[in-house]
Amino acid sequence: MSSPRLSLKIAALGAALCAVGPASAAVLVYGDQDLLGTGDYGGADPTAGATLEGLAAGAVTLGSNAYGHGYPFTPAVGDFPGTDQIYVGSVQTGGSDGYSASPRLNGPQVVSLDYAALHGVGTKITSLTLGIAADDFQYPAYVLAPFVATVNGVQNAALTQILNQVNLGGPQELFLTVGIDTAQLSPNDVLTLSINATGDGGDGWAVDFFTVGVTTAPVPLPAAVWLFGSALAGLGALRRRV
Ligand SMILES: [Ca+2]
Ligand SMILES: [Ca+2]
Repeated sequence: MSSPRLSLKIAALGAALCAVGPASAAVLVYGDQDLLGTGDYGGADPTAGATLEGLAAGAVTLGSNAYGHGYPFTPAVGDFPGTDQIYVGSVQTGGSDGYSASPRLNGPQVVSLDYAALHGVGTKITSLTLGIAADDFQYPAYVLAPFVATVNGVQNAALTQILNQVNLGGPQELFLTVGIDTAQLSPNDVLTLSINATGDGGDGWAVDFFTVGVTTAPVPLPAAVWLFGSALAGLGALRRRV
């Protein structure tokens, strides 16, 4: 005859093995929403109009409004690495805009976005939506400097295309999102984003903040585990009646 405590533990173990959580979705924000450190959004949500989670791979959405601001600017102490910082291309041989003559760093802009907090135990990621508060991207105004973006080391066609289409015309920030192929995600739940300007590298840019939205679904348990869990749960129930 087993003790009540042992029976309870067996029943709980069986229930845990059988449990499947619901599908879920959540968004993380990396960096402060302070318009590159130049001010604020006047009470508006800079992500309004864009889809923050659940985008299919390659899908792109844009925020409803662009926000103008002054420059130059430099990161404040404690800013999320890679935000509120003006970048130019890794090889800058010319200057096309005001940013390219401002305090700046050579690209590529490399950012690590850890979203492990959104990836629950026993779940799989069904979509990842990357958000970028993109500032001062001006291709093709400066045709010598198209942008190239990679995700986890692989050039991302959709992101590269939209960064070369927004043509913000000057110090204007526009939030955009893109769906990332889950097959390109890293097992460590860190997304490494790289943005660079090619050509003369002289079209500077910046990012105010990033977002990552993740949707997940339970991982179906193998049949053998289901049977084992059910057997344990049944054993627990049986022992409680003894
Ligand atoms: Ca620019
Ligand atoms: Ca910021």
